[in-house]
Amino acid sequence: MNTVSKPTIPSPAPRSSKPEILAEEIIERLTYRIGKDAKVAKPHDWLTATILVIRDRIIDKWMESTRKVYATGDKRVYYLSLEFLIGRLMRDAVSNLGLMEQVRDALASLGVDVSVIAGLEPDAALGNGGLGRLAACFMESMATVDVPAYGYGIRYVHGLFRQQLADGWQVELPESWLAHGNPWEFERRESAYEIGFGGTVDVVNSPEGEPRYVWKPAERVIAAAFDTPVVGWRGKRVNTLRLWSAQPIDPILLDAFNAGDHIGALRESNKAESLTRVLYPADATPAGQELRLRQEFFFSSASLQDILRRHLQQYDDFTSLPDKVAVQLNDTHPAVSVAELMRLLCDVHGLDFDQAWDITRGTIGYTNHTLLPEALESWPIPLFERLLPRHMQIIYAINAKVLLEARKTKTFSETEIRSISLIEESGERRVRMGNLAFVGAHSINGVSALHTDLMKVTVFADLHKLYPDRINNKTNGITPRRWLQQCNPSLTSLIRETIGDDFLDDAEKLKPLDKFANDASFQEKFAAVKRANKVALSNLVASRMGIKLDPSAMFDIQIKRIHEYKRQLLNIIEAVALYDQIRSHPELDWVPRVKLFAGKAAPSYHNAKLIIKLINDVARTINNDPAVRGLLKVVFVPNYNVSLAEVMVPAADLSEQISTAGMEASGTGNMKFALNGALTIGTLDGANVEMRDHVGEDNIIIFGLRADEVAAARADGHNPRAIIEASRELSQALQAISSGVFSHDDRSRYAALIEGIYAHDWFMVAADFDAYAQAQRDIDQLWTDPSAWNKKAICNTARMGWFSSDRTIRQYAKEIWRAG
Ligand code: GL9
Repeated sequence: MNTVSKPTIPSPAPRSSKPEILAEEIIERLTYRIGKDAKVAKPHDWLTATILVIRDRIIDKWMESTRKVYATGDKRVYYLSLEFLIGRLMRDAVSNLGLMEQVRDALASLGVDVSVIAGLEPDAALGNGGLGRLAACFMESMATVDVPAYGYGIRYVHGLFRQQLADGWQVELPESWLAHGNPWEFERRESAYEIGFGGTVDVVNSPEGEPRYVWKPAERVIAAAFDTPVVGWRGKRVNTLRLWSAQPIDPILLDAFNAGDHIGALRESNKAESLTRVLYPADATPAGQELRLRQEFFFSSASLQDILRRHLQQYDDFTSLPDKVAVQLNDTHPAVSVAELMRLLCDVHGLDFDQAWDITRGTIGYTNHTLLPEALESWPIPLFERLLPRHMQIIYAINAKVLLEARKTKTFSETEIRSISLIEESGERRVRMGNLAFVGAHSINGVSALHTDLMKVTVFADLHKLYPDRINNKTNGITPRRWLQQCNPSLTSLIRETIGDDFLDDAEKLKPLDKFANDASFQEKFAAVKRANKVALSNLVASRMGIKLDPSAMFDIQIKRIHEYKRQLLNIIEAVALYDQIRSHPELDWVPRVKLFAGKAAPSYHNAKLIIKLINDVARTINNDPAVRGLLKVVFVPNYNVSLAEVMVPAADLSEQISTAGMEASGTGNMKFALNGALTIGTLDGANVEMRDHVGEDNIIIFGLRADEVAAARADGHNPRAIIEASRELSQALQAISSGVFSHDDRSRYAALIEGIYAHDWFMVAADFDAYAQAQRDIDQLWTDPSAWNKKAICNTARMGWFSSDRTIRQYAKEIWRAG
């Protein structure tokens, strides 16, 4: 034993944030950490040095936050997500710390323009779309509302692919956000865990005669932790985003190397590292490959081992787990956690099955993000069994328990029992991850009121009948720091001048702005801000694409993943119809419009990629037709990502949220636009329904079939051909596209795509077309009255505060996690 008493180690003195001190430190980092002389430093070196200085300002708070939760014994929340679409971090951190001006001045004193180096920071694109971006907003809000939380995910070397357009077609290029290193992260060499795959399960008898199961994996890799601090608003609390990276147990097989097999010597290493190399680019489309299941288990197991280790270090046993730990599964991607937590509790820590089951359900919550049947994950039993033999046994045991419970009630038919089962028995036998997550969780939530209601009567109808108290709603939200204050500083300043600062701490305090909706001078200022944001977007489009936009035209924007249910096709068909009208009626006063699109298509999603090409084909024709006289422009901005959204959202007059009703679980882009004063044209889908309730039906343009009408039309086999024939505008537009008016080089390019509308119109493009076109003409009419338009726009900003992710997180904390 070491008997020498520990010296008291003083904490470092708090750091000053005066510009001259910041400047001094930036030079210091540049010299001693990066090894560059200021005279030869490149912009990237300045960026890294600046981030290192900012990072130091975060660390004290970070440690304080960690110490606090150890001292108080507060419950910790763990958000398990395969995606965190965090984007750039510098502006977020600096703004939340309140150091915007100091950092700008410090850099200026060194002759460096903060906006130039900020623009060099790569977007951390560790996500596909809404689901991953929601996780990022939640991380920021959990720090803001003081919930002790960890995000757990994967440190992909390559985030979502970079999108280029080649002759209007999407081309996918690798994205390398780590190319210049990542100054935000800390590698935690001490937090590494072994993760197994494959092998066999041995049964041994314990001294009490109970069987114990021992999994002997055939393969093992190491999960190594990389931590990124997440700063809440006003630097109140700093939480941790812990991303796992796969590393080999033996970096090099020296025997093989010495025997001359230099490639074989690295086989293990390559195999391990390939596990966390790339993010799957699937968006609500099936990604069912072995590597994906390996990624899911890898990060679930590492996270749970870490969680149990931390718990055990502070508390002596696991009975307190549900009181001290909340694990939230972001969709089914981490659903194997249910089986892994059971395995860790039973096989590694010796709890009995029933006790472990109570603890597991007490700890886990599950969020469902989509009802699309093709997106519901399931794995073929042979694959699952081969990769995770012990988990397969556990899942069978859980299933037996659940089915017995259901049968005991004597209220379920055999069909209902089959739908409750964790195993899909028709056709190829598969493990249903949604059912596993449902039965292993005490709370199952949807992400908008409509989506939650639909969940109860569709995918989870029978499970809901068995466990009627579990499904609940938590309508999504967005962080107003990134999506108002940072992306729209001029609007933020205008609001502060008008109603004061309260809304910065509580977005619902935007309400008083309502009183200025009719105020002519405020309207003018509001419109001037919008105009400046449109000029900024026009400059971006000009420099990236060489296309000139007129900022006085209506900016009509649809940005999101390309998906048939999101109906970019409806939008572009309407553009074709409008084009036809403008040409046929040059005498009418057409409202100048710029239709902007951006978004990526899953590389395997044929129709989505074809829709991108169609938008570009239509754009080329319309933009080059002198008869249009610039009244309509169509632009597809390539490589949509968080940073591009931060420029496009504040510049929108009109936000397109036009999914087939019942198919968009919530949407979050819809909230960002409305908060920034765009009017929404939308269906009664996802969170649009609640947005209408908040902004008022006069301030949103709703059209089209409702979810129940869509369901009824599908059930009755609706007749799109008759609908098309009854609409001259629609039939002409479809005819033009289908016959190759926009694709002279390949006239049949769109024939099959358009034939789908005639044949079944699954996404109700034909069914909703007339209502959509009429709504667009009503919007044109409204545009001609700027005061009426601005009034509605202001009401949107004033009334969108409820959609702050702070509100969402408070609801999760109170109603699901019982934490914070
Ligand atoms: C999604 C839903 O489709 C969206 O409607 C929802 O807003 C978000 C967040 O809850 O989740 N589910 C889903 O799989 N994606 C969503 O955006 N897809 C991607 O993230 C790419």
